[in-house]
Amino acid sequence: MINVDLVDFTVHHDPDYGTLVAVEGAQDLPFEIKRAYYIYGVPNRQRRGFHAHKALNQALICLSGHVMVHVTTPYEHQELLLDSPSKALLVGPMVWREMYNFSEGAVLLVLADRHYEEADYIRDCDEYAFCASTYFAMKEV
Ligand code: T46
Repeated sequence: MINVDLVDFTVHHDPDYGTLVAVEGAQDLPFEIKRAYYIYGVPNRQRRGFHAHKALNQALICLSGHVMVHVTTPYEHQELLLDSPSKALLVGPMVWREMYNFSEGAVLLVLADRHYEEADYIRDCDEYAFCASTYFAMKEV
């Protein structure tokens, strides 16, 4: 799906000592990391997100438990299960996202290529429909 991808990280597993996963900006991810935040303690019935970003690129990694993510553009949509700390969902600009079905103990780590900027959010559906069709038309989707 355009501006959405899944990546698998290298897993360094030792049966005696456990597992390590390293995530390097611009190597394991297609961008340098400027910000990290994490979401946890979300009741199972709650949904988060309901917005798109104008320019932000992010990697969503479910470190513990599992969570569903629904990503939508004017052309496509996908529902993805994030259930592995060695897998990242890459979400680029102009993709509407919703996160739901957080399991008990789920921890969602997000790595981003820009600092927090409320002006980068599109939280209104009508504004999103307009901006996204212009954006993807310019990308010649
Ligand atoms: C996204 C999804 C996956 C900050 O102060 N700094 C930050 O870096 C972030 C991300 C949020 N905040 C504040 C803004 C709100 O007062 O934290 C509060 C909750 O943020 P929000 O309602 O936007 O959270 P979600 O879970 O709906 O969305 C977040 C990210 O904001 C968003 O970029 O793609 O996770």
